Amino acid sequence: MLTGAGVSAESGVPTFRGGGRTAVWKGMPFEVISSAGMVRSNLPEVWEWFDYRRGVLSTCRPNPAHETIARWQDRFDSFTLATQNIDGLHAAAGSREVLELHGNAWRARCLKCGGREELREKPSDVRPPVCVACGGQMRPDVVLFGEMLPERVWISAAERAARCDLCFVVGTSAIVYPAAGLPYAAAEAGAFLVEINPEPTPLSEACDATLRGAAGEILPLLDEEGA
Ligand code: BJW
Ligand code: ZN
Repeated sequence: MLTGAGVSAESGVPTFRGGGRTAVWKGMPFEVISSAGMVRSNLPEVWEWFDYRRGVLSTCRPNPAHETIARWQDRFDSFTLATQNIDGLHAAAGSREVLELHGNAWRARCLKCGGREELREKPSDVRPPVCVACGGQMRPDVVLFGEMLPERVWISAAERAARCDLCFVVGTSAIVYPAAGLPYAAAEAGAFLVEINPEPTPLSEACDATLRGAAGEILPLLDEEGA
């Protein structure tokens, strides 16, 4: 299963490209503020943006889509969840070993030594935060435009896509690569491809089934069907 921002929409997490509008921070489209270049040129601004985002996330709880997905990990002989989301809501719903392709907004990473720290445990008064191990500057541990995905996470996701026989793609516009390539890899391996999304995406035509609607409604219905 590959998920995107739409799976958290019913929890109150804004999508990136929702309702024809694009997320904007102080006049900057998110492609600008959430980019590798911005970490280099204005790290404090990047922190302000992610502090704001974490403030929103702190009020959000998993919805029936996250909960159904968490149940499915024990329902199939083998089940892999890869998410583009950085909100931690899959884990909060009980999903284990989530492949977080784009990192996690609740973690910081040291620019100098690569050490990671949980932001839930770190006071928010120093920006950028200082690494306890080496004193280096820290950044949000998320994957911004122009940055590589975490290598081991990506390799696991690509390997599992290549030997998957049923692939659900839920709540993603399927335009951001390399994550958007995973369903095509699964299809190439012979997987039956199911998309759950209220809107069509560039992936829709390649799907064997498209279920148009909200993930928080459709996934629990499928759960009942298969009960
Ligand atoms: C519902 C719903 C409900 C609503 N139920 N559904 C090949 C071709 C072209 C470009 C590239 C390429 N390969 C790489 C690139 C460049 C770039 C890219 O893909 N650009 C494209 C946009 C063109 N990719 C990268 O830069 C990646 N890195 C990389 O490739 O490294 C190699 C490299 C290195 C150096 C130079 C060049 C390349 C990294 C991408 C990282 C993306 N990061 C972000 C931001 C994270 C931090 C932050 O949060 O600020 O991740 S971008 C943003 O988009 C975020 C998301 O994870 C990602 C995907 O968005 P998602 O989840 O699909 O959300 P939306 O909003 O787009 O869609 C929501 C969907 O939900 C919609 O379809 C709704 O209809 C639906 N929905 N309600 C179900 N209730
Ligand atoms: Zn460090």
